[in-house]
Amino acid sequence: MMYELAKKAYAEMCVDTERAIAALMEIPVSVHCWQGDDVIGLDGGGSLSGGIQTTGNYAGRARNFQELTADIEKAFSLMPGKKRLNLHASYAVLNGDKADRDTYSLKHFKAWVEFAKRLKMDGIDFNPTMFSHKNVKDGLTLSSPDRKIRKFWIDHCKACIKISEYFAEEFGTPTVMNIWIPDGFKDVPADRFTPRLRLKESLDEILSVKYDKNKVKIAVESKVFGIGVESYTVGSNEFYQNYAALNGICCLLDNGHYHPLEYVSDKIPALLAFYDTVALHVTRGVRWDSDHVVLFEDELKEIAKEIVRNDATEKVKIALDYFDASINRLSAWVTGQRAVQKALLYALLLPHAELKKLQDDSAFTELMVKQEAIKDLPLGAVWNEYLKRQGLKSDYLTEIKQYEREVLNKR
Ligand code: RNT
Ligand code: ZN
Repeated sequence: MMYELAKKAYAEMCVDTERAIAALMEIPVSVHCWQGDDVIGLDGGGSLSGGIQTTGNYAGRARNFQELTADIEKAFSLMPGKKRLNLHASYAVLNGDKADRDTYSLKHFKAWVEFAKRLKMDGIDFNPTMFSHKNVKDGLTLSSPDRKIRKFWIDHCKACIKISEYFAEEFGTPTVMNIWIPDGFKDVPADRFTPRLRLKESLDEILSVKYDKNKVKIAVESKVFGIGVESYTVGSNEFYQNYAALNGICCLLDNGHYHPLEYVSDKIPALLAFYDTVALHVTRGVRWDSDHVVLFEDELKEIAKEIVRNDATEKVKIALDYFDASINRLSAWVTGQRAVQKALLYALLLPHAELKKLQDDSAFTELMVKQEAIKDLPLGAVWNEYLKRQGLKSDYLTEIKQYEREVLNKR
């Protein structure tokens, strides 16, 4: 009933809600495994380092593969739409094997593949883990002046390419393999240039591995600063954008990684002019790259608009990247994933052709009034219909609270 009214209201704006719902079902969101355990991982690191931080001590952090997969399964059951799993290499299932990160292989991720298949996921995305490890020497990895250290991390990335290719083959969908390193300096560097040359050389070595570019999309993620690494970051935006463009890989834009007045929504169409693939980390920075849970806010809507109105739902690889340990971790997962889906729905329900025409006709008065009027349309009714068609309700907290009582609080 509510939906029928909403459908009519949108139809008056020449927007087809049925088409929007069908399109939304097809846009995958890659959900990060690391919200479940405060980015600790399963390979023995034990604590988080590398200039990123989780804060809070909410009960029930997943401490092993069984707990983490149980939590992911519960959280995924409350998330609408197509889902992928985003894994970090530190989530290798070692089962007593003494392998270190430079020799991880397919067998260490087999259990994840089986799990993701059982949950009918769209695929798995992957990340070399170049933090929380003894071979991060003085905060440096691929740009370290120590050849042995660089070699270890180069080998790690090479191993990750093979594992990524395995994921892609198992699921028949491309795997995004995202390279992020914590390398940088707390205080004024004496040399900003050489570490970047070393990083460039390391990346060249990593990319010398033969791999199928249709199966593995390698991305590089830039950043301005991290905690304890405030003055200089080796993998800066300019560095990686040029590297990616010249070497046939892609950029990953994390919307917590820029000056607060720079917007990823504006960077997406800039990169789409040059790249077939643009990878995203959707997060919410409060005053800094704090990785708060993603909410249905203005910049998220702008990001969704740029993806939808530029026909880039296949080109832009959407992944979540935040970690909150101060609230129920499953709720954090579902809230952020639903916010992204809702923003995409919002964007799918806009009369883009008409709005673009107003811009081209320089009808800026009409454009402003129309864009404001759109904000009153009954998005909620369409959202609830979308949920209903997948057997979901707008309330997910009741079930999560029950899981908290029955499972999380007993850990
Ligand atoms: C850190 C980057 C990076 C990590 C994850 C865990 O600032 O955003 O993407 O958050 O790889
Ligand atoms: Zn990120």
